[in-house]
Amino acid sequence: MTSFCHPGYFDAGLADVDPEIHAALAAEEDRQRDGVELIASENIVSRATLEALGTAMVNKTVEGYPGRRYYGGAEHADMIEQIAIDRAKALFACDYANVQPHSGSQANLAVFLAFLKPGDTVLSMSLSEGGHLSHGSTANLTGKWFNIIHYGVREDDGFIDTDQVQVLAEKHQPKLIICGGSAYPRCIDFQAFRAVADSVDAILLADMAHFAGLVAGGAHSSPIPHAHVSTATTYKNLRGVRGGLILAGETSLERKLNSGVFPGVQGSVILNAVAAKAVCLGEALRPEFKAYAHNVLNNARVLAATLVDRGVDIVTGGTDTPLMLVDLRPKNLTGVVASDSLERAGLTCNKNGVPGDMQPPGITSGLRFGVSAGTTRGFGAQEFEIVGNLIADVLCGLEGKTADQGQLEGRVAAEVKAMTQRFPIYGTG
Ligand code: DSN
Repeated sequence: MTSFCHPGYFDAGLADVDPEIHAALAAEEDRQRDGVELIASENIVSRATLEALGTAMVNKTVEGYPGRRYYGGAEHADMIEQIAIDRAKALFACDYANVQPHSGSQANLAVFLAFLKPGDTVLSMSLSEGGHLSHGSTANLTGKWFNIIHYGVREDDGFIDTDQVQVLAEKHQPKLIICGGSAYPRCIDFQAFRAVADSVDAILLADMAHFAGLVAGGAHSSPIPHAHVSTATTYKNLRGVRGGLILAGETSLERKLNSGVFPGVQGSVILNAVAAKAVCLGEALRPEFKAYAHNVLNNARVLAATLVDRGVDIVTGGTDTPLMLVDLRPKNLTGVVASDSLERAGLTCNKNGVPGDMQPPGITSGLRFGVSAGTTRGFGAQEFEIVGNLIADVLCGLEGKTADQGQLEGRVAAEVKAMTQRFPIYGTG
C-alpha cells in the first residue's frame, strides 16, 4: 500500500513526531502548574475543553451558519454550533448568540461592520484609561478607519463619569457607543449608557470580555437587557477556549450581526474551537459555576484589600470584577520592572497603563492582576491574602527596602511553588 504520509502519520504521538514542540508544550504545562497566574485574561480550562479542541473536527471546513452552509458534510458541525448557540442563549438569558468570532476583537470588529461605514463616529473608553485596543485605538483598524472620540475616567477617583459621556455624545453624535474594556475594575452603569445612546440615536455595544463569567454566574449585573449588542470572550472568567461571542437580548439585529461576522470579517469557522466553546458554556450552566463566579469576585476583593492594607495603590480603591489595577507611581516604580521581578518570583501578571500614565505602553506605571485562574485551581481568600502579601513583598523590595532583590524573588518563588503544589492541575492531583 502506498502511503503519502510519513510513517505513523495517523497514529504516532507528538513526542515521537516532533520532540521539540512536545518539549515546549510540556514545559508550558510545568510553568502553569508551578506558578501563580495573575494575568486577568487567563484561566485554566477543563480537561474536557482540551479534549474537544484536539479532535478530528479540526479537519472540517464550513462557512455560513447551521442549516445554511456553503460546504457539505456539515451535519455534525451544525449540531455542535447549534448546541453552542443554544447554551450561550440560555446562559446569558438572551435570544441571539453568535459563537463564531475567533476572538473578542473579531467580535467587536463584526459589530463595527454591522452598523458603521468607514469614517463614522464612535464614542468609546480610551485604551489608556481602561478601554480596549479594538474600541478604536489609533494602532488598531478600528482607530484608523473610524472617527473615534474617547471618554476616560474621573481624575480624582478613577470611575467613569457618565455625565462626561453624555456631553461628548451630544457634541459628536456617535453612531456607536461602547462601554466595557480591558482594565476597568468597576461595575458599569449600563442603564445610564443606554440612556446616553438613546438620546443621540446610537447603538450601544457592551464589551463584557472581562466580566462575562461573573454575569454568567450571577455575580455581576448583565449588560444584555440594556445594550443593543454585547460581546464577550470565552477564555477569561468564562473559563473556556480562546474565542469570542456576540449576544443580544432580541433577534432584530440578527441578520446584520451574523453578516458582520461571516462574510464580514471572517471566513470559515474554527469548529474545534466552537465545540470547545459549547463545552465551556455547558460547564458554565452547571450550578457549581455560580459558586466559582462568586468566589472569583470575593477573591478579587480580598486580593485588592490585602494590597491596599500593604500600602499598594489600587485604582478606584478596589474592584467589582475579577481584575484590579495597581498604580505604581506613588512607589516610583514602572510596570515593566515590577512585572519582570514578580515573574521571576513565580507571580505572572502584566504591566498596564494607569489613567493619566505618562509612560509608554512598553513600560507603563501600573500592573493588572486577575484572580480567575487562581480561583479555578482552588485558591480561596486565605491563598489570595498570601498572594497579596507576596506581591507587596516584591514591590517593597523594588523600592529599595530589601538589600538583595534576587534573594527576595527566590524566597517568594519557593513559597509560590509550595502553595501551588497544594492546588495541582492536569493530572498531577
Ligand atoms: N484583551 C486582552 C487582555 O485584556 O488581556 C487579551 O484578552
